[in-house]
Amino acid sequence: MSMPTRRQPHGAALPATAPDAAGTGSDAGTAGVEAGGGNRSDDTASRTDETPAGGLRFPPGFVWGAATSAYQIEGAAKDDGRGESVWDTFSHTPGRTRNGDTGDVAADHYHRYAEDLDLMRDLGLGSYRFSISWPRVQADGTGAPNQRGLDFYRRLVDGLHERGITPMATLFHWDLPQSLQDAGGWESRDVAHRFADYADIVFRALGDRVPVWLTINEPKTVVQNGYLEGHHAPGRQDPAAAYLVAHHLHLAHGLAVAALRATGSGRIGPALNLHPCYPADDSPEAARAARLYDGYENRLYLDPILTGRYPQDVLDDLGPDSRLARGIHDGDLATISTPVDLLAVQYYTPYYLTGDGRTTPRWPTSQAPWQQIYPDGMYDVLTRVTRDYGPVPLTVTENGLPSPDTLGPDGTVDDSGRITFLRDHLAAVHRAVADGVPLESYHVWSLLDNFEWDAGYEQRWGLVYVDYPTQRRVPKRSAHWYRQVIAANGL
Ligand code: IFM
Repeated sequence: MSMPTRRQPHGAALPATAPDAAGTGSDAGTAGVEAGGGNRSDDTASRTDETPAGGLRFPPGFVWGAATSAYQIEGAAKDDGRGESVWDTFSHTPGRTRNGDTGDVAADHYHRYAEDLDLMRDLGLGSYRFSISWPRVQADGTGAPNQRGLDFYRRLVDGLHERGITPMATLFHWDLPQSLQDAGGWESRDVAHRFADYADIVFRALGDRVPVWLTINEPKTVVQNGYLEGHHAPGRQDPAAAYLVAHHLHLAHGLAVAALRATGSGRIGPALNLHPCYPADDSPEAARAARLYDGYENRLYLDPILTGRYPQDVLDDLGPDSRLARGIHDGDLATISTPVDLLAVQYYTPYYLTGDGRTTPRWPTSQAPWQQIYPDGMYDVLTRVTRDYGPVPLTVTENGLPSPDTLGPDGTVDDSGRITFLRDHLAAVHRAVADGVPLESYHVWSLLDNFEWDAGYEQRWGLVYVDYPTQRRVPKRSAHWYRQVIAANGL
């Protein structure tokens, strides 16, 4: 069995499936952009008619955003009745995170959200993607909601609307209530139903103010980092459990989509990190290996949600007695494939497969050793999704890189590498849109420097520098650059 991981080195060559620009449905794509975009209420306020310096103008109504997640920025780990999550447990376990870093304080966004909202306004953001902390809403993951937790998110979304920024809320960005982990975590089918209850609470509390919902952030990362490699919470190395976990995450997604439909309003979809998987050479063995790896990296997550089937090659590879195969109940795939309104794509790195099924590196990496910098992979991912799954509206909800940014003596942060990275990836995004991909919006990961999971605070992913000892925010050079991109609707 080929088991993908995020930390392996990687390596070279041709797209597994060559993007077919002519076949990506440009009519449907353009319509999707125009119909779905432009959701900033004062859309024209931040725009200029100036021609972007590089000549790459995005379609009218294209929405520019930035993203964060609750545990990575909020801090306030014990405030207002918040319960513990698996990440509190994991980060407080000696040896699990770099320097023993935790999200106890993080960027203190829970207390400084108003200042952060002003930063977003100053950037000209049209969309802000954040996540809701399940243990703030239900300390133990079940039962009556904690109103003080919900009130925080109410204040946040109200503050976004006041500044003309559209909220995009993720229901689950990995902070499972520890009590539910103690009851079996995502290995337990019941947790998917608890998630649907939690989603229903959140929809009823915030549904009138949040037009776009994302269900589960990167289920693959939970599966691979949390259950295969064990360097994320809950720290397991159990391949059999891992793919059952994938199924229950999918089930939770489908139940949440159904719950939103029952409450009435809003659009909803999954947030999937997708990685193009290329053969490292021209051999048929490498092509086969890349195809199977693509099954584990991409189709295992796309297919059940968008086609109602698990990829047969992955099921065959896992075997008929796998816990995944045995865990699929009648009706599950119908629930999982409840139609979604959009698909959120997160792109960071490609993989290159040798004939013996190993990954091998080809491009330079960022400060994160798992991330090869390959902007064309963005184009390949976006066009591939449209080609293989139809013109489902897309949003890019994460794209970015870490760098060892420092505050200079003049009080500025020069992260020119981030500008190069974003410029090159946005050029690939622009090409995909021009070729008919129905992309509505793009979000940089991340708005702020934050707690990068097991890598702690060493990696800085933000457009805005956070001086952790003082919690002072300093927009980096990339933030000033991104502001101009937003204002010009292009680059
Ligand atoms: O920081 C993470 C985020 O939480 C999920 N996607 C990848 C980012 C960078 O590793």
